[in-house]
Amino acid sequence: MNDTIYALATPLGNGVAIVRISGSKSENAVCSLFSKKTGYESHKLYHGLIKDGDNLIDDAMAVIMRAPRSYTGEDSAELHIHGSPAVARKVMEILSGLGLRLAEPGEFTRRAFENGKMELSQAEAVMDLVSSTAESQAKAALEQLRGSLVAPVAQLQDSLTDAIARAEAGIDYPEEDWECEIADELIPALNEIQTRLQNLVDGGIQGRILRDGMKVALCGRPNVGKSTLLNALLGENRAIVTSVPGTTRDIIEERVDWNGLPIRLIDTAGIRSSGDEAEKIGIERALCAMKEADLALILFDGALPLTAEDEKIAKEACGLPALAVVTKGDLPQVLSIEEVFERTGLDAVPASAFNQDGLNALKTAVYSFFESYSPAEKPDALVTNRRHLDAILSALGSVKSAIAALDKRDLDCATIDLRSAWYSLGEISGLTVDEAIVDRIFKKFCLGK
Ligand SMILES: Nc1nc2c(ncn2[C@@H]2O[C@H](COP(=O)(O)OP(=O)(O)OP(=O)(O)O)[C@@H](O)[C@H]2O)c(=O)[nH]1
Ligand SMILES: [Mg+2]
Repeated sequence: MNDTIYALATPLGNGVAIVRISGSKSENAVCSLFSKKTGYESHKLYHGLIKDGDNLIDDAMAVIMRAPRSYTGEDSAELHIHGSPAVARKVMEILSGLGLRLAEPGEFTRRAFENGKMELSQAEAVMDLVSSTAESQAKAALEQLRGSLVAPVAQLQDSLTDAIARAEAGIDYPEEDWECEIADELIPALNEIQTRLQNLVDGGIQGRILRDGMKVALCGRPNVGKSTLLNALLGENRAIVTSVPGTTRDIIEERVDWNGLPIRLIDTAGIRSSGDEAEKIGIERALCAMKEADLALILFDGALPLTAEDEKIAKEACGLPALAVVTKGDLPQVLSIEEVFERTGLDAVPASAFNQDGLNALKTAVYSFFESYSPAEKPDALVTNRRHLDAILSALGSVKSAIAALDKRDLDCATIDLRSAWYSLGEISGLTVDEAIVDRIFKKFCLGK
């Protein structure tokens, strides 16, 4: 049987701190240190005193949650104490003295997973929810915690099981006609599975953005106003601005939340040919950031004519998700958005960091780019986790290869592919996942979760 564990679930120094306890000794532990000694109703909060023998430690609340109706599925308890480090330390000392053990990071959630209270994808969603900073991120994590991915994955696995059974029937009775008939019957079913997997992948890109933030890189030649725009969009003087070209050397990244969309704004070094070693490294990083961005904003100085350097940078952005920004709209304009489009092929929006004109329209344009990552059909669920997306991609690859095998009437190969697709999907729920991967997932959790 599991030993009984405890951990502080809240940061210290706040008004209230919560100590979580889980395992068979939970109720006994609470009875030993709390003034109420018997007669606890499950899930009811009691007010009383915490004492160490005769020594009064705190005025507190306690709740017992009996198995299986608890987070971990075991007998559990919580103590709501004052958020003083001294009080918390003393309470934990008493618990340790009662033979309880300090929990490892993520151990409560791991027990919930092992006791069948949640699937692995839901356990991972707990962590995503705890670390979410934007509203949409929190919402996506909560949906997943509530099992949004569980049913679609189980349905896909069921459909695959049916297909495997059909294919195996064909292998067992290997008459020519049978094989053809079964292959013809299976292909439409597998096409349907393929479409559903593809939708999950496409929606997953949007999901990744919701989870990790949309990388928006500010790029362009020196002095076009990248750092000034970053500061204006952040509403603070984060990056150094000077009138000398080549001011920014390293990448600067800051997070903002635009209407619930988490954005990672990235300021980069001005791109030009330079002999300076540090600047050269900065420019390489800038080009990298441009290529890795979910959206590259290519800035052009509206008060100056377009240069050969500008056009060269626009070429680097060719094929990437990119949008041009014509800056310094408060100055007399020499460059129009029409000219930018004609000479670079990029759609452009005008903006001035000085008087804030156009900044809202720019934010709207960024949002439209996010929406353009929408899948063809509404996916069955939003896949926000890289590990889940990889499992779905791998299942998709196997299903495609099974379809190709069926086209050639090769039921043996198709069966192997279908089994491997089923196995890949099982990694999401945790059904077929390696113990080492489970260890790695829970190691990333915070203490007390
Ligand atoms: N009038 C006006 N000037 C601006 C605007 N944005 C930037 N500037 C000026 O343009 C100059 C360069 O601005 P930066 O923001 O440092 O330009 P940058 O693109 O980051 O330059 P590097 O870091 O050197 O690549 C500064 O003198 C700014 O004050 C604007 O919207 N209006
Ligand atoms: Mg700069």
